[in-house]
Amino acid sequence: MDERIQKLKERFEKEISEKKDLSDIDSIRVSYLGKKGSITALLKGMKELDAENRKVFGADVNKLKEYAAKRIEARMEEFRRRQIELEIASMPKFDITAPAAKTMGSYHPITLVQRQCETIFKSMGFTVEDYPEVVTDYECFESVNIPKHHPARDMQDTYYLENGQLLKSQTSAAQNAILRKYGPALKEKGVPIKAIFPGRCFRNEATDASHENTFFQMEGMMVDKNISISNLIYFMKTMLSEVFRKDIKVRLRPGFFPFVEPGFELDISCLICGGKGCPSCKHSGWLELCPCGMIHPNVLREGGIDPDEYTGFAFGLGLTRLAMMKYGIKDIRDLNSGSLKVLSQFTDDE
Ligand code: FA5
Repeated sequence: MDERIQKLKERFEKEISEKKDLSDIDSIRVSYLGKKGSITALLKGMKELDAENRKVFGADVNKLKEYAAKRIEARMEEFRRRQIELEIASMPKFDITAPAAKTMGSYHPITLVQRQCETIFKSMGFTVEDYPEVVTDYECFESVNIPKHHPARDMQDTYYLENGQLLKSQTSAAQNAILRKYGPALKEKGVPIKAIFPGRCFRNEATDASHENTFFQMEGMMVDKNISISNLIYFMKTMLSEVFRKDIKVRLRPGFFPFVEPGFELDISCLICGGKGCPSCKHSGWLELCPCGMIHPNVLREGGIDPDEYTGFAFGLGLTRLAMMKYGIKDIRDLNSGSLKVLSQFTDDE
């Protein structure tokens, strides 16, 4: 091998062995294999040799060129691998056998009471239904006996969308769909309609300790032959005693809702102040929790059910207020605050 080629190879080998990182390697590529690099220069100088020597010299320079390119690639790969190894070594260690961290997250108190209510009602044979948050005027109002311009609409300052739909202001918006879904099984096979449907509701409310513009309700319905107010009271009592697991004072008073007749307001004695009066219960000692009543014949008829043959009850439980009472949360606004300090302290441990 020509001495110049041999010397250049030795210099290249020394330099590449001394390089310490990826960026250094690139400079060596330029200085040996680049347009003005040392190996390229040898190739350019070949033209001064005679034909025979040029052939041997050319072959040897090409061998060196090939060797240098491979060596550079191998060295780069070595640096890349080392970099990955360093990154892995600097990562926090994960011990798969270590016990789970305590700060894992928690369920929102409304989710907790919702799930609890679902479990209670499922155990009594109710199905749990899901329903959209954007509904039509027909679903939310007309199908439940609240025609256009009915004064009852004033009780629910509703958010209308430009396309005429609205954000549901009450879970009663699902009543008609439920009657239509389960009506055939009731009429053909005598299977009673027993359904609950929890969901988020929206009203343009002035907020205070017990009112939010976004809150949760849980609607419930039961329809069969001979359903009476006694059935309604039984299910309400069972649900409340299961949720609170202690005696709570309840009162039932007449209430007007166009979709029930008779209609009631079911209030519970405020558990924040023990009934003495506080901002959470508007200083009355009582909290409106679960309006209810016997389903109006017009609603049954609109849902395809003959009110002369079947009767039923419906209720609209205020889930957000139930969460407040169950967990002693004084201000409803804390529930939508997103503050983990407030929201992460609750569990469903009984
Ligand atoms: C209704 O929404 C009826 N659809 C309930 C109903 C269903 C009656 C079936 C009869 C038969 P009301 O507007 O009162 O009724 O709301 C029901 C419950 O939702 C209230 O008792 C209260 O607990 C809760 N609620 C109502 N408005 C708010 C609000 N702004 N913030 C928090 N909770 C509310």
